[in-house]
Amino acid sequence: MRRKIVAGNWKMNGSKDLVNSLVGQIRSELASLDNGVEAVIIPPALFVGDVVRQADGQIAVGVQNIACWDSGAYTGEISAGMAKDSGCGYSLVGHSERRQLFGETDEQVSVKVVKALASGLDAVICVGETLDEREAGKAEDVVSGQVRKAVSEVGAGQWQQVVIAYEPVWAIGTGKTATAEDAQAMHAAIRAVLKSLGAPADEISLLYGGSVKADNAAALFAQPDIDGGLIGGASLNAEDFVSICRAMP
Ligand code: G2H
Repeated sequence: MRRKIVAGNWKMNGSKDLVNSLVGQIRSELASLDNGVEAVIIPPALFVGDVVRQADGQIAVGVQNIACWDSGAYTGEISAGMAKDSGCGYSLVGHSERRQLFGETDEQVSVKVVKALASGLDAVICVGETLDEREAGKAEDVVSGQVRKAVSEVGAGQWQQVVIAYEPVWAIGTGKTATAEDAQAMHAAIRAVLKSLGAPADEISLLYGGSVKADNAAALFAQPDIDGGLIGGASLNAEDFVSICRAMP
């Protein structure tokens, strides 16, 4: 009923050589996988065309960020339409590194979601609390607020293009992972928020991200409200990424 998705966010890593060695290997190893998982590779934007060619329609491709605008004098930006035109099916929106390092606001995230959906991309909306927020007991409030704002302009017929990735900021690239139970609790809370907004919450895929590895993926994916993962570091190694895809029940 819900799509099972494992998406590899390469962040600002990789090269043409890596594309050539990694994507073909992942594609051939996933060819025999029959657990229904949709693999997505999200490389730096300059490599999208190369990844699309290597993926040969077997692996979906995404971008890590899109602009708030469709076109114009915005040096250095790329639009959702350009990503779609280049063969992407997905865009991350509001990754915590965009929020923290580049000052991306909830309002901008909301606009980018609108742009992604209007261009025919699926938006993987990233939400998550900081360690301070978790320790202050505010994790659920923070995440609920991010979700509400991010989807505030989603139209009734667009929910099938929405994916939400819960990534606790304290678990990103740190080697610390939320316990499967903690992650499940937040995913259930996110689904409840979506339901309260009138969205078809039971049909929306919710991914967990933050130091997902081959050895913790199965426990996370076994949770009833965790429909996949957003993978950073471990997506840069074909064996690890494929093992995570195989960990999906
Ligand atoms: C979270 C994740 C991928 P990592 O940013 O988006 O990265 O798996 O390296 O924690």
